[in-house]
Amino acid sequence: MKKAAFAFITTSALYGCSDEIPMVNLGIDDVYYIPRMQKLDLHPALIGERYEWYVDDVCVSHEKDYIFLAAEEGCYRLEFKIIDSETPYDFKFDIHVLHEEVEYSPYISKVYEYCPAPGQFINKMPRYEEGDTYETILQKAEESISGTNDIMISLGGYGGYVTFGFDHTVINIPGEKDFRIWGNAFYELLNPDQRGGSAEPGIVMVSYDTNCNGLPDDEWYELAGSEYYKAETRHNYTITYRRPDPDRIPEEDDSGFLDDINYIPWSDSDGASGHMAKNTFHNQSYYPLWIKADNISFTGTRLAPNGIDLSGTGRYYVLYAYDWGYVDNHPNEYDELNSFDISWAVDSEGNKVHLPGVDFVRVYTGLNQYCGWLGETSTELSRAQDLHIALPGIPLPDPLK
Ligand SMILES: [Ca+2]
Ligand SMILES: [Ca+2]
Ligand SMILES: [Ca+2]
Repeated sequence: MKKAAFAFITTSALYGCSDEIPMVNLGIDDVYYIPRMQKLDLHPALIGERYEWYVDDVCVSHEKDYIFLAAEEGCYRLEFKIIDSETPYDFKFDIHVLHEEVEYSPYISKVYEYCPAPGQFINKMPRYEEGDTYETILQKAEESISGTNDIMISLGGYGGYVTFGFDHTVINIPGEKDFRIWGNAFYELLNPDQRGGSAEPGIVMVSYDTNCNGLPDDEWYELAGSEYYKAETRHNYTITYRRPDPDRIPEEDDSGFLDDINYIPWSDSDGASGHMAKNTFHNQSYYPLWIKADNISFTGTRLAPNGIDLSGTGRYYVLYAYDWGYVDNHPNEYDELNSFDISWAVDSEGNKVHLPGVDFVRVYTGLNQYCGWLGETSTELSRAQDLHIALPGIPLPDPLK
C-alpha cells in the first residue's frame, strides 16, 4: 500500500481575497501508481460538513476516508469534494493501476489463525509433536493448505476454525463467485442422487482489512448459505469444551467402537450438554495439545443436524449435503457448489452487506453432531483459490460468453 504524501495548496489561490495565506495540507497526492487488487488508503487531512468521492465521475462514497481498490489495470480519475459552507474543496487526482511485479498466486498464501475444536483428527491433521506451540502448529497448518500443497487439516467439532488469506485482496466481482475451497466430502455409492454421504458443512466468514494493517482485526461477515435464514438454524450459539478429566474411568458403549463415551464434556448456550466420545480408531488426545487453557469456547451460527442413521442401530450414518454455501459439503468435483460469492455476506443482524473484496476468510465447523463410530462431525479443508486470478497458461473464462 502506498502512503499518501502531502499536497500543499493555499486557500487564497482557490478563493482569492485574503491577506493571509495559510498552508493547507490535504494529504492526497496528484497521482498514484499501485498494483491491481491492492488497497490504497486515502485519508484527507481536511474536514467539512459532508464529503463526496468519485471514481471516473461515479459517486462511490460519502465518507471522509476512502479505500480505493481495483481489479482491472488502467488509469482511474478520482475526485474528492468537501461540501462545506465556509471552506468547500474540490480535488482531482489520478490513480494508475498496474500489473503486479511478482505474479499473484491464486491460492492461500497465509494462515492467520488455526483454532480447532476438539476432535478425533486433532493433533493429527496437522500433527502435534512434542514441544509444539501454537506458533509451530499454525505454521504446520499454513504449510498444509497454502499453495497447492493440498494437505487436509481438520477443524474438529462445532466452532473450530481456521483463518487464511491470499497475497492480494480477493475482489468481489458482481454476479460471480469469487473463491473456491476444497474439502473431503463424498456422496455414498448406494444413492448418490440423494447427495448424502460425508457432508460436514463448514460456515464461511469474510473480512475486509478496513484499517489496512494487514491483520484480521476488522469486522467479520458470514456468507449466508442455503440454511442461513431457516428456522432450524441457530444464530449466536456458543459451545464450551472442557479438557478431559484425567481421573475419569473410561466407559465403553455397546457398539465396541467407542471406548470412552464421557471423554470430552461440552455445554452450550441453550443449556444442553454432552460428551464427545473417544473411538477405537483414534487414540491420540482429541483436545488440542498446544492449548494450556482447560476450556475452549466458540460462538457462531449452528446448522441443524444433517446425519441420519439409516441402519437404526447406530451403524450406518449418512450425512446429507445442504444445498449451497458451505465448505466440505459437496464433493470437490462440483466446483460451483464449492465456490463462494462475497455478495452473500451478511452482518450480525442478517442484513446484506456490500464488500468490495476480502482480505481474510474464516471457515468453522457448522454442526454440533455426533454420529456413532463416525464420531463428531468436523469440517476439513485442504486448499482455497481466488477465482479471479488466471492460472498459468489458462485464461479466465469470459463472463459474457
Ligand atoms: Ca462476487
Ligand atoms: Ca485489519
Ligand atoms: Ca470432512
